[in-house]
Amino acid sequence: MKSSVAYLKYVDIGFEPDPSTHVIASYRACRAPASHLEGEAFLGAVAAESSTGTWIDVSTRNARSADISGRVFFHDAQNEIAKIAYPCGLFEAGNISQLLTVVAGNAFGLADLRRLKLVDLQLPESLARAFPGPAFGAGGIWKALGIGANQPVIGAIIKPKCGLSADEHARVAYDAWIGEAPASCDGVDMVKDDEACTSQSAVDSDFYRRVEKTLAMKQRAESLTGRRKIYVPNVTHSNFFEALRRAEFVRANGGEAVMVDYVIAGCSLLHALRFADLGLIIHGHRTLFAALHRPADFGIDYMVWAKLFRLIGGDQVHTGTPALGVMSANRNAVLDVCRAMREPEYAPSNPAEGSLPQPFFGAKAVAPICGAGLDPLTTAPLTDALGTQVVIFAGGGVHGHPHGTRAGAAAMRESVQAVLEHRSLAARASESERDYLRTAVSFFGKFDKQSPNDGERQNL
Ligand code: CAP
Ligand code: MG
Repeated sequence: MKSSVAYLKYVDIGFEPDPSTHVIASYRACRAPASHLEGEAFLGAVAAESSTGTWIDVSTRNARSADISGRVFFHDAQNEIAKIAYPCGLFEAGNISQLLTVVAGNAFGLADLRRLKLVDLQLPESLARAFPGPAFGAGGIWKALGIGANQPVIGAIIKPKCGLSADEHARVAYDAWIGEAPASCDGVDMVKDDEACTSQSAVDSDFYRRVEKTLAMKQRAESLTGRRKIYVPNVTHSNFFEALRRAEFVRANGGEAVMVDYVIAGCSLLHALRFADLGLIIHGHRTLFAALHRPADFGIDYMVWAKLFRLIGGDQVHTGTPALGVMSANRNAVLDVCRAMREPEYAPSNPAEGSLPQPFFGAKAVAPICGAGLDPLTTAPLTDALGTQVVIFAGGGVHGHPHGTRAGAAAMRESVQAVLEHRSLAARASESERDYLRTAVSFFGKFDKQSPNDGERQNL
């Protein structure tokens, strides 16, 4: 039986940490029923294991290690919320891996815990400024597309996720960009690879060939429509050198953006791409997040990932979609994340649930991306919830249109126009001579868009 004594040294309820010299982490935590640890020793175990301690007092402990030890300073047992202050001296400024190892590392494996979720993080200026922040930010993206700051950016995800040849991929992207009537109502602004699409030579989709062909089609779409278009190739690779090589290839071929699956590849790859400073918009996909987090008892709330994405320096990031679509998340949780991406300083919406403030010390705002099950009919409720400064990505909602990709892309464009004109899409469709719009309204209207899991805060 482990002694509570060693762990209780890391508990100091009522201590008031200076947010300029500490990283503050809030957790949803409770002790395992079979644990013999007394009182808040199970929280002390988290602070110890995350900073300088272990399960037993050690003779080698010195004053310096004591100075940089984590301290549990707040515990609301009823709501299972605990807060731990980690002194800045514990961290290597600019090293995102080490920061995560501290706040979301070994402690999650402690058998004395029944639940441990990292709910939120607050970094002091000294550590926040050690990262570059977004090169473009939301403003830079809208500027690169040459569109008004108050209108949504429309994106299409190439579907099927994998299996199209480089030529077919480029062709589908072209159709999504030009839409049904290029001169008057063209298609989407951005086309991205899907998160699983990297370089599948077996289906003739070598990354380099795909990028070359798709960027060439992008130029054709820009010439035909007279509008700026962006292609977002997925450069995710476990070999950072190859990921960077792919990003450099995108830049050398006139590309403006890259996507990185930054949860699965790690914030380290995001950091490496940002550090390379290639002048490319960085799009963050969050695949793997759900696998790590949706189990209700252990995980890292998405607010943490999103704050780190902005501080490190991505430009647009999947934030989850509020109570809409097929991977919908709790509305308030998504709204909070969008506020943290957009505002100069994030003020917690619900401190009682562990939400923490975060000044961004001048880091540019990041564009929220919504996706997963969106179509022309979800644009209005989505923009009602999040406003129009949002990037809307649709895969099935474009390529699933009965008349094909061009019609689906144009219907997405029309759905944004309807929002900007404060009219319903149905009203627009009823007056339009374009059959694809009426078809979109009737066809996508058959699918239930209400999320089955509203209210589940944990799932974001
Ligand atoms: C959406 C998507 C995106 C999701 C990720 C998919 O496709 O391409 O990866 O948007 O979810 O693979 O599911 P559909 P989130 O439009 O066809 O659903 O945006 O919540 O991170
Ligand atoms: Mg996808």
